[in-house]
Amino acid sequence: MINLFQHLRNESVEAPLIQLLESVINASKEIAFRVRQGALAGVLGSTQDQNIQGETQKNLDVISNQLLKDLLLACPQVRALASEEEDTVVAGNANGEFIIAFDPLDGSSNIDINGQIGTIFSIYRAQENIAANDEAQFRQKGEQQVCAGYILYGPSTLLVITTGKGTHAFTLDATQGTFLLTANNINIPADTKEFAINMSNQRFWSDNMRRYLNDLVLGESGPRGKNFNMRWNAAMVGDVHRIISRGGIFLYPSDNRNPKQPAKLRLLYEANPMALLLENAGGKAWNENQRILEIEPRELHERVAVILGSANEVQICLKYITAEH
Ligand code: AFP
Repeated sequence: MINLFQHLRNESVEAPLIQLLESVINASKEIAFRVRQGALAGVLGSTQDQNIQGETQKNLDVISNQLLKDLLLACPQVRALASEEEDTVVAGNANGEFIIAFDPLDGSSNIDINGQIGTIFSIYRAQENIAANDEAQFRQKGEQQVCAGYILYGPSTLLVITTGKGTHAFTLDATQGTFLLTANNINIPADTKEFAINMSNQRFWSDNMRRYLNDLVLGESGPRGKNFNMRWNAAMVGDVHRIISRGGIFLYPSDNRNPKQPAKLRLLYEANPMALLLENAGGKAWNENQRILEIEPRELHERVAVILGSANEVQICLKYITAEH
């Protein structure tokens, strides 16, 4: 089995990007250790603070964010970074070639129940005519990403990554401290019988989205003519990994719970990196009316509706929620 850095060199990934990824990987191994130690490391539970999203920060959110910041700001290739846990952009090294956005620990509500959690990252080239700490650095469409991936802290510690030449999975060999290639050029099935959505929000969805979900639940007795199963990890990283592993569709639609916040998931460090991974694995990733990777970002922490996974099922869902249906 080849390791991550041999794989990246085989893909002719440029050395400065490999250097940046070394910092991401080193931080993720530190996080994985603390996640595995759990209560023994005194990292569970919540802080007294809230992040810019208005969410109570878990101790492990803060620890993971600090580990990533420390290692990334020490990397000469990082011009700037953005994080779910940081109000705004943090300037790095003026000569860095890249900028990186991350959700240090996606699925925080799973931390204290030993559930799946993960780190999601998204890397772009730095823009020369913009100050390093200017949020405009990150106003690049998702299709401009040079690399995206996640580290999933589960029974195994997995890295799933793309540099635009396919999506590949690596498993951490804890005895050697190296990520070894365990799934090359992943290609997810175009059809599926498995959907992931938080059904408790049903009353807040559009009529068409409710119709789509209702027909999934009707199964073979309804217009879809086949039965579906449902999963919901409450951690996008876990739901996306199941889809990367066996297909499926993941939905976090817009809803009318809070008119000021019609969607929940963040474009920069959740939707865009997952969209690049899925598209490189033959899947589709849309909000409710356009391809996620083509969305023109407006704000650093902006939120978008997300419909992603098996290409044919995403297409069927889009037909339901547009006027065509
Ligand atoms: P947390 O990181 O605050 O737990 O949120 C996780 C998340 O952003 C995403 O990973 C999940 O898919 C989604 O929220 C879960 O949202 P619900 O708690 O509303 O189901």
